[in-house]
Amino acid sequence: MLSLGLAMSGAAFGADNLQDVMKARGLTDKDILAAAKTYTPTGGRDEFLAFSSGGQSGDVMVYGIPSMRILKYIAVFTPEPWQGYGFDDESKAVLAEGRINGKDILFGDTHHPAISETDGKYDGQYLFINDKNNPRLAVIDLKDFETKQIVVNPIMHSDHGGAFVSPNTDYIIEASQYPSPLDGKYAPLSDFNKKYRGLNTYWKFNREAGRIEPDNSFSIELPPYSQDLSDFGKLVSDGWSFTNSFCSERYVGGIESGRPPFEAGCSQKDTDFLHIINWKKAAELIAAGKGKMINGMSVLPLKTAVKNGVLFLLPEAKSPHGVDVSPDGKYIVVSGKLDTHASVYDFAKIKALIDKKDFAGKDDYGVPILDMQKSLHTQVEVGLGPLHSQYDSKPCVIYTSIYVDSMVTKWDYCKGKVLDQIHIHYNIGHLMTMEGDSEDPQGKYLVSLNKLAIDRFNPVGPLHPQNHQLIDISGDKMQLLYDMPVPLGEPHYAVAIRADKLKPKVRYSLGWNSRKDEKSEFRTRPGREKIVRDGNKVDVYGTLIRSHITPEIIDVEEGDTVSVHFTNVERAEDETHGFAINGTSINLSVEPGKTVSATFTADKPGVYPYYCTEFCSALHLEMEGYLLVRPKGTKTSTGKASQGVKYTEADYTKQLATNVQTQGVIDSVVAYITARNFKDFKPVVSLVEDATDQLNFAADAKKKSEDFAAKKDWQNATLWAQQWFQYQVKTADIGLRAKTYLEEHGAKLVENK
Ligand code: CUK
Ligand code: CUA
Repeated sequence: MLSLGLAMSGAAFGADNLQDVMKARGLTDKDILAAAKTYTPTGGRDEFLAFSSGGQSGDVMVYGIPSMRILKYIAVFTPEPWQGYGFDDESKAVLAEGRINGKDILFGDTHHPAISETDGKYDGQYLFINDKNNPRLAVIDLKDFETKQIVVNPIMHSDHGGAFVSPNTDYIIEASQYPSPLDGKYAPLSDFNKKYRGLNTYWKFNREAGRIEPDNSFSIELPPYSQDLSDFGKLVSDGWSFTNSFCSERYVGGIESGRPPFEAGCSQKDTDFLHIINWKKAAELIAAGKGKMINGMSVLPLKTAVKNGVLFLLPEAKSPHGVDVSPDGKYIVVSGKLDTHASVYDFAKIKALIDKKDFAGKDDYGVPILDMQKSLHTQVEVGLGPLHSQYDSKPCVIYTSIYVDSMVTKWDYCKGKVLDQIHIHYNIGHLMTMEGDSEDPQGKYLVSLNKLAIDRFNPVGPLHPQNHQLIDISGDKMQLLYDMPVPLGEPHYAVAIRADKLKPKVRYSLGWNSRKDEKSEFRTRPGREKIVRDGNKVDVYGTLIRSHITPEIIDVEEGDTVSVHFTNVERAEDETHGFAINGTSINLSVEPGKTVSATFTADKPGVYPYYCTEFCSALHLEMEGYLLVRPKGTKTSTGKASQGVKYTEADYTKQLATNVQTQGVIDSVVAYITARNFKDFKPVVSLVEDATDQLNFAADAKKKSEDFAAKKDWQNATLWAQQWFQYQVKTADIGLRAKTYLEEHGAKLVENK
């Protein structure tokens, strides 16, 4: 196996016979089949898109399935320069929402992404993800794949069991992990049982606004167990949520002072507690004023929760990890990390015990405990160290990740029997099936999110990538198809959605503040660019379009506070411009239609070039300008700027001839396109729109050139003729792209009317 890479010889590439290539690269029939199931020809699309947490990178990774091609990293809790995230004023405002105690927190440990649901099915509108280290939750809008909001939990000190959405996304769960005092004050560990608490927060989501409403959110105080993962009930179990826990021993370590460590003390008992929460009742109690405000968060006290039948406990096998509600909402599957079994609880049994008040006892906080045996449907031996489970489209079929044994177990949770097992490489954490945690799993593929890669890839030093393995689950036997290195943080969980449910936009409406989702107060139309000075504050209202930044010269005085606001006035798909200024930490990503700002102090006199950082057109390198910072008290220079070459009438005539010739090329392309049914091809229609824009600019430059020529100002006449030519080149480029598209997609000739 390991020699596979080395066996590849130059001969493989010369060969065009499949057998020869297989031989040269040492490939088996099985490999070829796997390749055929994942290979996506150029221009091809994937059936599913996966959103994976980026772990310590504080972001979200987006990739296609089955090709496993990475499409994007969405910056969430951590600055990311390509997207200008944390480098422009608009996104800095989003990151600032995530400040804690006035401090910037530029690291996030992203864990569990969740896609918004309507009636328990993925709807493709929003994505949520939590930060375990600093309990925060982020909202990403899938219309533009941008982070819109970060909310900080004001009373938690770590979270793990989020983000999970209710079947209609009215609430998002965030469950704390390590107990701590809710008021954020100091309390000695000797007060652990009395003053430390666990917590579940139910964040209220306003779908129309696309934002979480902290004021309408609430929390439930829980005993100081280490609450772990959560899941919402669905259908028959709708209105309930489930959160498991470990260390219900409430043990506190202290290895440095000779106490047995946390890991020993936290696994003394044979069982921990699954928390069963009637969240709809909790929401009613909060609405009825039964909550207590702590640090601005409305909290349902533990006593009130117990008294009103909101909270129940159910023993679960030692140190559990995942809790996963079945698509029909009838079963709750829990795996104990230190047990070889997965436990299937029957919600109907649980509900009956609660209704009859048939309890096996109470914990130290008075929370009723249900009887484990009376609640179980079945227990199945699935392997050593079961962690997480995901569902198949086939009824009763579930997949569980087995950490210690490094495998995936496929089993039947209705009949309680193992169906198949496959070894993975190595140490699987979460696993993901397509829409596999919704009411409508799509089957087909499973991705194993492995913690270690060890020997799977070319070595790149002691820090290895993670390994996501794609597995075909369409047949009876699972089949490994693909290894994808993840050179980023450690992805915990991922969710995958049918790609056709996503409807991202191609451009923003002109002058858009994408982080606030409203028209930017700084939007600027072409021709209306201006520099406004107010005392020592300078605002630059500029535009970006192939291939110039307007203004091209920004002249300020030492000590000025400068804000640049750029609007990308392109309408063309994928014509993003960047903007970076030497000597600053500014890089903007300005997608078509967007308005982005950056503010800085011009603290040192000097000359600072700025330029577009996206290779946007043939004259991209000329998409440039100068920031001039004059020494304090000096005036703007009135001298003439360098004119470059001195032009004569002959130069003008020569350029004119070139332009006329170029126009001929454009005309022939236009004739080709308009003679065909181009309107039937949406991408071509937008290319034609874009080309028309460029032709209008060309006409404008042509007019300027001709006006100067009439005045015999050959210098300006030639320069504008050259600008006219630039627009022609862009038009031709776009036109040829449209023509190629039509050729490749079999456009037909239409009758000329
Ligand atoms: S988790 Cu289980 S393997 Cu959901 Cu933090 Cu990482
Ligand atoms: Cu715009 Cu390069």
